[in-house]
Amino acid sequence: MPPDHDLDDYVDAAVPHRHGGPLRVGLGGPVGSGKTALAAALCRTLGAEYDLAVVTNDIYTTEDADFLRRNAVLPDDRIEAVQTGCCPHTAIRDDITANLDAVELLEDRHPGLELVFVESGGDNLTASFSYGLVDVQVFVVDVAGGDKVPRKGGPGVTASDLLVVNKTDLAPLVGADLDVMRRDSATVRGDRPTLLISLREDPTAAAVADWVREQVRVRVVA
Ligand SMILES: Nc1nc2c(ncn2[C@@H]2O[C@H](COP(=O)(O)OP(=O)(O)O)[C@@H](O)[C@H]2O)c(=O)[nH]1
Ligand SMILES: [Mg+2]
Repeated sequence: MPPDHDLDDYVDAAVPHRHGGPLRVGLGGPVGSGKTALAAALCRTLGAEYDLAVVTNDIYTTEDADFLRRNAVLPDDRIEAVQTGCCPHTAIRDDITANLDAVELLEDRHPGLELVFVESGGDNLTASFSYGLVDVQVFVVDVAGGDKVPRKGGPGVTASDLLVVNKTDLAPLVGADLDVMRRDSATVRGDRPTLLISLREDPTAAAVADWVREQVRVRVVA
């Protein structure tokens, strides 16, 4: 982050949270960290519990939506693809119109919708969602990027509502120290939670699904 900017320049804190409608959960993070794999896991695990849908973002293709459809994690009419045609973060932070249209289309099609996941196109560590688009955001990194990633910070790592460090199964292969990642995450994130997971070893993403359930519960109570 440039030294003359502070976090508020990147995190859209001024946008008020919405009330009513389904809980919108953003899934952001670098290319290949496991966002689509996590979206698929959460749809499989939570699909029978909640009335849910998913929006995917790709630059020029509908690859991620096609993957979710191929794997039949949800009925086709609950999966919408946005083609950003530009830097992925623009479509989730600066001009969120195409994503809002996709979410609203899903809401119109499924009036009882309780939960919507919005997967960002893969981006760098500075990408974060506008809170005009999502209510809570999950940032997904993986251990293959090296155990330095959490301490490098950036708003996704420091300010997301949940940080997921995926692919712990690869740690021995890439020489990543999970204790260092856990410690550095706690240091830069304060009270915000971090989960270290392997979707390869737990394709249900049980710990992340529990966190999502809690977000739905808290929002209903609020
Ligand atoms: N070894 C390992 N591979 C994973 C894990 N999670 C996802 N992958 C693989 O990582 C690659 C990128 O995942 P994907 O979900 O497409 O990443 P995205 O670009 O963030 O959406 C795919 O080949 C996945 O099968 C994991 O926990 N362990
Ligand atoms: Mg993806």
